[in-house]
Amino acid sequence: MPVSRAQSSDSRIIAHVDMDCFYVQVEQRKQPTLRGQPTAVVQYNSWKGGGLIAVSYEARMFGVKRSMRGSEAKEVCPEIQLVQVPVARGKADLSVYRNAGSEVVSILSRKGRCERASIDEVYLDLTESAETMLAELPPHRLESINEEALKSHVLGLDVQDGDNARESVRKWFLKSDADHRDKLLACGALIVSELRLQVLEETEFTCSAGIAHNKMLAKLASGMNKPAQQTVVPFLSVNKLLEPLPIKKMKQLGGKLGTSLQVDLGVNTVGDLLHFSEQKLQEHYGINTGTWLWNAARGISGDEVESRLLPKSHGSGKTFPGPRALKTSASVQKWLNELCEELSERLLSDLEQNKRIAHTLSLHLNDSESVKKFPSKSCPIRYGTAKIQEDAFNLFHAGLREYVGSRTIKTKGNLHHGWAITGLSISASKIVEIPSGTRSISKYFDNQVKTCTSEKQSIDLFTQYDADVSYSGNGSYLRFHSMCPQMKNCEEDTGNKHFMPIVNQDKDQNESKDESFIPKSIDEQHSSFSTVRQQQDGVTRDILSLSSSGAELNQKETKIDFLGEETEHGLKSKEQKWKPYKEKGTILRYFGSHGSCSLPKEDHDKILGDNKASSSSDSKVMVDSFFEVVEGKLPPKNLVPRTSTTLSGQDELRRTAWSYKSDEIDQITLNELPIEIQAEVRTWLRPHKRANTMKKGSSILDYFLPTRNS
Ligand code: TTP
Repeated sequence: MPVSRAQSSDSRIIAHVDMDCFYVQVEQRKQPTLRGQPTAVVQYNSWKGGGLIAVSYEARMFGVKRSMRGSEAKEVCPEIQLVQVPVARGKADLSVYRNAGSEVVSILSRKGRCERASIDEVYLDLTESAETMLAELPPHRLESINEEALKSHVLGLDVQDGDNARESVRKWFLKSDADHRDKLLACGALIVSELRLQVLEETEFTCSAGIAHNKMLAKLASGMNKPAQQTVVPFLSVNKLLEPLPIKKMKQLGGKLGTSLQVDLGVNTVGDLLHFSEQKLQEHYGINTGTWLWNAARGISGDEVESRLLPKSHGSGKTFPGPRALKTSASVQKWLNELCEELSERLLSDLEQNKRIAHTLSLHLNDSESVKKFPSKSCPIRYGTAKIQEDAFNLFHAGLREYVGSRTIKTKGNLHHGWAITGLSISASKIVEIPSGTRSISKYFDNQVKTCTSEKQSIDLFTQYDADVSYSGNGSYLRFHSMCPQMKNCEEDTGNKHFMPIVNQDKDQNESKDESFIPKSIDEQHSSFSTVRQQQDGVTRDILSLSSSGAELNQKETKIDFLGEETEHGLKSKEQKWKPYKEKGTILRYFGSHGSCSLPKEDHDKILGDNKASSSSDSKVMVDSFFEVVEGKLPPKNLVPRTSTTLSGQDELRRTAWSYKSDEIDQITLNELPIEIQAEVRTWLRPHKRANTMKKGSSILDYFLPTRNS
């Protein structure tokens, strides 16, 4: 349901830019001989020449439509050029179009906040640029208005037949006594016309645009005059634009809500909606949606342009129409593997290029032969093709179990039980930037420990999964259990059963908070997940943890004592003991102690003295010092229990810093680290080799650790 947001200002200048017949333009750039010709891009399959997904404006003049098959298009336009979408892994490969979209985004983002809304659509907030232009060189002081701007369609401008439309538009731009909002819009329109020209020059693509005071109006306007034109919506023309508009054409009203307005309230146009009071709409649709509807009918929308140049999610899907529907588990797995491979590659390239990680893996299925909807499922994402494939297949089974209910599911062989998959897609969402700089590890583990302060808190965090995203909140959920003492406790209680948490995607966010997760067994050997069953409010919850292959973590509160010595609470147990040097354990063991033993800022400052000339972060200092141990510069010491009461002064600090021995870190175990910090740790370990060749005295610690030579 749409949610009403307060309108920040009715003087914002927002543009929506939409590429014209985008895939066709991309193909025409590849093959310039296609320019000016009726052309369509088809997603090829043998049935009637495949489906058209993009149609050039020349072909549209012959009556060719996107809903047609290739053979139908040939019938209405024999000279049409059909270009096939590139194929990889047996399915459409859209990377060439995605990359072309990115080229455009990089140009459009030069003038203001830019939100990439789809493969070929962008919102721009040009308020600041327009205000600057108005203050420094307003349109009425310009000597000339560029031709592209003069071709603008200004809604509400009275252009009679026979009038020179361009002349009317020029007058509108140059009107010195215009309303302030219109002056800003004129500036916005000039800026957009220049941006569109730059896009054409640099990419050879044309685009159309809408310029208005909010996103909703800009989007409506961009499609009004295509191709290669722009439409401006002055404040006083909003009602004229909206009133005749079919209700289903409004954003967010194309589905059930729009249908309900038609059926239940007899609302067919936006103008019809104006007859309903806000209170009446709230009675029907709740306070938020009611207010949103009331505002939408008046062209009021507070949606902000989000700063986002990169896609919000990655998805890979394929349809299997008619006889090609998938009816066996094996065939679903085969295609899932293909889709997951592509998804995994895109996730890795996003990580490398943009330093972003995704948190949620979701599977969506269609069974068009049935009226029953196949439930979509999601779970936390694990990076690596094999893991994504495994998790996706588990999601499929979770969905299938729900879908077929109590009926027996055959997972092998050719039999199926009343299902036929006609659409399969896998997506990765909740993508966030990873923190940069060497402080990320310390931040990461500090957060784990803070996060794990109580069992209740852990559960709360988990149940919030899917409800909000932040790096330090749910974002790190997947990993934090590996560092969380309570989790180990509970894991043992349940006999170390491995489950996978699966969230029903069909639930809305609030529902999913309260929803128990559907446990799904996975092969222990191949999974790094483990689930903890916890009883809370009478509800058993399965809680995910990253199995830390042998790492034994302290069970008590936030204090983690890796030596198994007495804690503040005087407890000593087998579980608390960590045998650091006897066996090669998980890297989480090494870095895990950081969370509990991280040095307070003042302590690090003491180590560095007043000469904190280096840019080393706290955690970098610790790593530097454990390299020193390996180099033999510092006397190796056993790990020292660190409690808040026992540790004080430089000696203690140094001992804590020596707690890590890099040569004991099995490089393979680095893979167990959260993906976002693997690269950083590897970088730390690399200089260590170079450090071996350094002479004594060349490390910063030689200067700041006076007891080094003792
Ligand atoms: P659109 O912006 O919807 O359409 P378009 O750019 O082809 O044409 P227009 O000038 O009318 O905006 O879609 C952008 C691209 O997305 C389109 O070129 C092809 C692809 N696409 C699909 O693959 N399948 C679809 O169902 C739609 C609607 C688009």
